[in-house]
Amino acid sequence: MTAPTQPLPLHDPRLAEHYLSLIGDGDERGASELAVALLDGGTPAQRIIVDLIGPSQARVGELWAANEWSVAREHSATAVNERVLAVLAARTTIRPSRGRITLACVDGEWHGLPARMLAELLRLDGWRVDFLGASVPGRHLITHLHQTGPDAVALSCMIPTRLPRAHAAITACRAAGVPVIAGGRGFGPGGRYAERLGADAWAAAGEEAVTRLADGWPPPYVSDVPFLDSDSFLGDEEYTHLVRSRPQLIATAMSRLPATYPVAHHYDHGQLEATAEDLGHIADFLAAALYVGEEQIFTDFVEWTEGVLAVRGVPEAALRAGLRLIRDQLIDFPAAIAMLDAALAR
Ligand code: B12
Repeated sequence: MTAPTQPLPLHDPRLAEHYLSLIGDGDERGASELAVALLDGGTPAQRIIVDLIGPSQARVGELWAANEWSVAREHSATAVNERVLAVLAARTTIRPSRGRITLACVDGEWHGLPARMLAELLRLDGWRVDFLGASVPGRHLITHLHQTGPDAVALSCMIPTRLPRAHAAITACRAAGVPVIAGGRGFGPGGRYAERLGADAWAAAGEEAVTRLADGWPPPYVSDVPFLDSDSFLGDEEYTHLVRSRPQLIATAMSRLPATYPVAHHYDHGQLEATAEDLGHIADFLAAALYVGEEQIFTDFVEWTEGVLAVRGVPEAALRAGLRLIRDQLIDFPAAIAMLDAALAR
């Protein structure tokens, strides 16, 4: 595609397409120049972040999931977007006029870009933001809070498997007296797991978070975390068993795989590695679903995995075999069995 001589208006689909082609080519300079041209032309940095960078990244995800882009191309495009955010940040110096916020991704959460976007939006709104980046272990987060005394912690969780760690972090932040605003798609539709895990607030997207923090922060302190009912106790026996026996579950499933799914006899090293990784994801999403007491976390994941595997030529039977091999090892665990059965029934 030929580069337009003038930057197109932000909502012109051709601009989005052009920007996507730049990040898809790993063209840091071109993408940065385009963003700067928009900025110089009067487009607010917030709009560039929300209306151009965000959707482009979501599109990257779709292209990867559809097997049109490789993981390497996805990584490269993500890196360009990070760079463009840094360029925008350097061009928009704002004196902090509000309080201070610590922004971190939950332990084991490597989706750092959405949190980085939020960091910039908050900074542009006058907050002093301590951006701690991806995968911040809970204890380091708490040490940081003691050292800096922020007005809020913004916690990002993009995949539900990190919810148990998110819960630990939320609990510790609240115990340290710092209210938590949670966000990211890992907290479920409408952020419903955020509330269950005791977060003080939740926002769907960056701009909503900016508004939420600007109006009436901190929220009134609620001492009762609504989650703790006895039916769906966090980290109950099934969850604990699954987490502890994860390596054994996967090893056993791998050893039994060729007997139940004969195609696997001919798997090469890469295919075996990918299969073990997929079985690990099954165990992790099942554990998260058990932890929160939400079957949908698991069934959504299985549905998504089926689509991803299908476009890569892996038949549904392979996924079914994996689910059954995990199921056969969990017969004494009724909640896990019910979730696996629900996924298999689909
Ligand atoms: C890029 C990417 C990655 C990169 C991340 C690089 C980086 N530096 O960020 C890498 C390669 C590391 C990665 C890894 C994985 N990923 Co990924 N990834 C994505 C992708 C393509 C884009 C994420 C993104 O940046 N989106 C753009 C932003 C703008 O989207 P957004 O959600 O609207 O962001 C807003 C809100 O989330 C909110 N927000 C975010 N944090 C916070 C925090 C607070 C406090 C608030 C208020 C708001 C808030 O504000 C943001 C800005 O408005 C998505 C697909 C997608 N469509 O999003 C998958 C996706 C998130 N990944 C997915 C998966 C499965 C994985 C892996 C498990 C893959 C694997 N097989 O290994 C691993 C897990 C790694 C881990 N443990 O964290 C799935 C999750 C599925 C699920 N069931 O939840 C997704 C949705 C892909 C999909 N469905 O097609 N991934």
